[in-house]
Amino acid sequence: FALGVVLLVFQRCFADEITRKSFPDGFVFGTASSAYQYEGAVKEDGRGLAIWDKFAHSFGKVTDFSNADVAVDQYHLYEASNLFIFFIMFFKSFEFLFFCNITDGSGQINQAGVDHYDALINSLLAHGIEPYVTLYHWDLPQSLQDKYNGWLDTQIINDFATYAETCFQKFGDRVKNWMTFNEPHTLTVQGYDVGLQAPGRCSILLRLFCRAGNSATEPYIVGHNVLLSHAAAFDIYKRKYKAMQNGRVGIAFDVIWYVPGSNKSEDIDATQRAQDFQLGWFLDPVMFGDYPSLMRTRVGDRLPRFSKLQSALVKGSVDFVGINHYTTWYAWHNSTSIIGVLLNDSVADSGSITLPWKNGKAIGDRANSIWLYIVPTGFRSLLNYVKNNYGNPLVIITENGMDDPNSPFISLQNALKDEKRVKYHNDYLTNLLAAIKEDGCNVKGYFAWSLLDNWEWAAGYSSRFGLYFVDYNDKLKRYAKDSAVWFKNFLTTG
Ligand code: PSG
Repeated sequence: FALGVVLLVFQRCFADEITRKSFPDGFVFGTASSAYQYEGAVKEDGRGLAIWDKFAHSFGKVTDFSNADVAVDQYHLYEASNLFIFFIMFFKSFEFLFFCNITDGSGQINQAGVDHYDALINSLLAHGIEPYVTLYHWDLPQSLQDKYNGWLDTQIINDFATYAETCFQKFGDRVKNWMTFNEPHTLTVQGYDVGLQAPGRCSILLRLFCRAGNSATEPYIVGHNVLLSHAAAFDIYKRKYKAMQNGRVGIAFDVIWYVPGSNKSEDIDATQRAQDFQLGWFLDPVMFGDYPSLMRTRVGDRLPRFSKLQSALVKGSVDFVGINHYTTWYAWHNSTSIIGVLLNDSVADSGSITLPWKNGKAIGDRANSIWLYIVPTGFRSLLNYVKNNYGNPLVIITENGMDDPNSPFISLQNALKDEKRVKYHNDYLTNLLAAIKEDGCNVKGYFAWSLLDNWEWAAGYSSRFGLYFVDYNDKLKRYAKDSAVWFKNFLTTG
């Protein structure tokens, strides 16, 4: 009996204790960041303007009226941040290349930008940190937007392929892990359907918010061109660089896990549709060579078609699937026509309504972002969904994390006490581990969003996602939050 009690107490105290050692050998841990949200230095070294520069400087687009002209000044301070990663965290890192730093899109290469990333990559490697590089994290050169409407025109496919090849050529001797795009779905829907992100195009709600755009057609055109650009880059790497450089190319998708709002069959069907209009829209073509049939049925001719050749190029165009996951929502069948009339967009096309609460009750504890509710078990379900529906592909979790508000009333000391973030990562990692060990999901890496607090797009500096606190009032000094300390222990003990 005494032994039983001891065991019980032991279990109580340690059952939830997971460490790096609990994960399979070779599993990669890191932190995620992005050039636009970190770098600043927008007027230095010949950097061109990005569509986000114009957007952020347009009145009323960013909630705290801020911009990313300085951000967390990673352009100058990266060496310090790399040291944190190495000495304090033992993390591998996940850095991003900046389209406008490297090229203006016309094939003209900006040598100062190349030099910067050379130095950054060398610094990472010198500290034993393996760079995972995303080619496009939403920072399209404004010049290409002005010239031919950016992602709306098929010309972008060649320009993106040229840019990607430039990066393979210049950095591929040292960078072995590439992602072509970060979140095609977010950039498509936020940029061209609801207009809340650059370039801010939409036609919803009687064109109240956007000057130009067509939410019924443009998201599908943009998504299509993004997929073709991705496939072109993948193909170039496979044909010309892979044998020599021995790296791999993937793409990172944003995926909310959706659960039915009731057990009615119409809501269960609507949940599948919501997922098809999110992950399926992009992962189906990459895995199977075409859009989900449900999408074709509902969107009809507004959804572009792949030619035989294009379909063959897109199909199988990944060495790994990146998943950015933060939250779980409910989904219901949309039985009214009001949404269709008011929106007439891809959201209406899906025929489902998705929300993080039902009957006035939230699905989980909320972080700071209005969309981010904490539901760790949803992570495991999502990973099983990917395994079961897409043939258990190699998956890397390219982002996972939560934010706190940037409050002027919290002392620095208290801002560093982020138990909620510690619990978030602990619980999400616990579910990830179960998905791997108990369910056989083929996941090989996990990157926390984010290393530092940074500029959270339309939410500006009002949201803090970092394991490190950035003091915006005092020279952007960085301080380890409790979550950074927790991660260090997670990675080094056992
Ligand atoms: C991802 C997922 C959702 C909203 C926004 C993102 N969602 O589930 O509703 S954006 C993503 C992005 C990165 C952001 C980070 C936090 O790649 O740049 O800073 O997540 O919003």
